[in-house]
Amino acid sequence: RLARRRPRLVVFGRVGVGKSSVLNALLGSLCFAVDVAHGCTRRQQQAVWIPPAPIPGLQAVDLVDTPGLDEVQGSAQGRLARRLALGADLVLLVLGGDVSAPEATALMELRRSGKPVLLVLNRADTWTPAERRQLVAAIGGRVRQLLGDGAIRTAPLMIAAAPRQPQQLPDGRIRSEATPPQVQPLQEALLHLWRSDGARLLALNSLQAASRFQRLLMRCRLQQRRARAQQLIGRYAVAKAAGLAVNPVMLVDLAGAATADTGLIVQLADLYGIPLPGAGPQRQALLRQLGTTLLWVGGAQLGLQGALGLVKHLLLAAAPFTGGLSLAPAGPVALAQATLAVHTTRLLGRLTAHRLVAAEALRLSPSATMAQRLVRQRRPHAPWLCWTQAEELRGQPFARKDAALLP
Ligand SMILES: Nc1nc2c(ncn2[C@@H]2O[C@H](COP(=O)(O)OP(=O)(O)OP(=O)(O)O)[C@@H](O)[C@H]2O)c(=O)[nH]1
Ligand SMILES: [Mg+2]
Repeated sequence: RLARRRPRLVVFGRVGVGKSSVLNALLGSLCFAVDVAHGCTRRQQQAVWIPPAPIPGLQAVDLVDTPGLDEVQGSAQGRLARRLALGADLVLLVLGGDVSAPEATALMELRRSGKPVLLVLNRADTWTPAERRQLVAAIGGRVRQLLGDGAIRTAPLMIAAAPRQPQQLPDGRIRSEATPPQVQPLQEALLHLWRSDGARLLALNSLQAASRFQRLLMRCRLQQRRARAQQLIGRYAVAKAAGLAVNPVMLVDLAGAATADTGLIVQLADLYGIPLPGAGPQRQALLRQLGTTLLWVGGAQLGLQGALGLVKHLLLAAAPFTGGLSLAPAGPVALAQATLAVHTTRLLGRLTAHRLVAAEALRLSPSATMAQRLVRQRRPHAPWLCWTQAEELRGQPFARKDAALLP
């Protein structure tokens, strides 16, 4: 769609609010089936809108009709909203009155997916001017409450996609007759939006989709590497513990532990596909962070191991003078050394993996960075648009929940 310069507008709303009628009015033809009976639209359908005059960076717009929100139950409503929103560049949320619970769920879900939402209030012909004012104020308040201040700056657009007017028949009976649609505010708003921000919306949504895909890929990779990283850390822990426990020479103990720690960091980096050393400021920062981690964990470990090693050394050295009696407590000391070695190796492995994974997440998120820049640069300056930003773009590239993927 980005290549074809063809954004997709998805209409969304409760059953029977007039979603298909709105699209028909925009197209100026009866493209989508309309019925008084609820549940007329059963599956997603689409038609193409060609702009009456050329718009730079835009060929056409795909208008997508969807089944009513309340056609599906509870949590499925959120899923439906998420699925539909994924493929949309702009969502047209059609309301038939004040915001109801399913519409609130959909709005929240759309916000999570970072889609711009255009709110329209259909059936304007069925209310008096006073009722319209009341409704508009109520909807504005509810949307602000749901999405936060600044999400919407003016009222939803008021339209009547298929208005009806009462007519008196010759026999005195009253019948309602269809009159021409009144969707001019929506047509103008859309034209304005496509002209000023159409290409930007398309680019932003492509970047968001790319960023979402990269995150998924990253999580998949982390999941795959977790088991291998755990095995590696386990092997180092066992080797270090055994070495510390059986080695009688203190300095060799400490040197061995430091070598093992460095080796573990290098091997973990290889496993996570970030070979050390490497060039660039990001790699330098990572090396500094890893160095600090090694210094803290390694330093604390060396202190404790040094003390235990000294005790062990003294006990061993005293053996000829105590008739071998001092050898008895040397065993528990060696065991303590081994346990300490296992724990510190695990801790070092986990901390290192965290640093590496966060570095990889940063490296893998150019699309998120670009999308963020695009959002910051200029928000679409459409006052009637609920502007939302995807959660993954607001959060850190490496979220707290990703910690479960660490070894
Ligand atoms: N009075 C009035 N009736 C409308 C308006 N817009 C739509 N309707 C009527 O509402 C009924 C349902 O319209 P649809 O366009 O089929 O609604 P929908 O949201 O697509 O319905 P589903 O596909 O069943 O979810 C039809 O009888 C329309 O004529 C309007 O602005 N005013
Ligand atoms: Mg319909």
